[in-house]
Amino acid sequence: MSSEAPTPVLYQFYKSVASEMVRIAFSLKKAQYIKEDIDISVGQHKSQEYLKINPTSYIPAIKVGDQIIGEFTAILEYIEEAYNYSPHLLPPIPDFLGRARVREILSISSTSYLPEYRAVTHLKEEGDALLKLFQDTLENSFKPLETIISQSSGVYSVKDTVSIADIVLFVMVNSYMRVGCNLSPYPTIVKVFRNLSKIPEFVECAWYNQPECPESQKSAKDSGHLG
Ligand SMILES: N[C@@H](CCC(=O)N[C@@H](CS)C(=O)NCC(=O)O)C(=O)O
Repeated sequence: MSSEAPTPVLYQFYKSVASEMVRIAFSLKKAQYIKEDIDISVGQHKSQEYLKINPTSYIPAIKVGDQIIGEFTAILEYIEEAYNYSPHLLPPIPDFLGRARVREILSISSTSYLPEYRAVTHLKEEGDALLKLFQDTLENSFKPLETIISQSSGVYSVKDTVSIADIVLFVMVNSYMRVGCNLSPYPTIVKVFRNLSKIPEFVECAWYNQPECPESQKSAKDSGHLG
């Protein structure tokens, strides 16, 4: 990214899981960006104004100059390519299998985890019934991910270097911890999460460390069990 490039605007919400992923990617690259809050809890993402920015209505989206990019997977890969310096968020070429592994984990998070997690947040269930729905949702994506990551991981999801796979893993675990799920059946995922929790950029960008997060919500971060 050249020094004259415009500072990107990130349309985001503190509690949005996919927004958290983009914040972490920018932060790891030490890249400046401007946060523009879209409060999905009051339906701001459905406003005519935001639909002109992102026709899908989802957050996150980024604006670079006069261009808007939506979909968190595209945004994460854009950040890696446009900020083409260390730390790289994909294994280096020619580690094509390592790169494919990272993208496999990214794809599971966008096709299984995120749509299912989002769907449950829209349901009317409460208490144990709601927790069971989250726990079932968790199983759909975390069972295969545990198998995959137990074969690929070192300190992090794919060997010993932080990648986009870790960004999504950290945020997925954070989201299920917030709603009270039990993650102890997924020891490899928990091991990697604990290692990522030692990296300041991850923790600083977590939902509970955003200035917009009400004090009263912060303790929910530890509602679940890591085992
Ligand atoms: N397909 C979008 C989905 C992103 C997404 O699910 N965003 C959530 C917040 S994390 C959202 O905008 N939710 C609003 C809603 O469910 O109405 C992507 O991959 O970025």
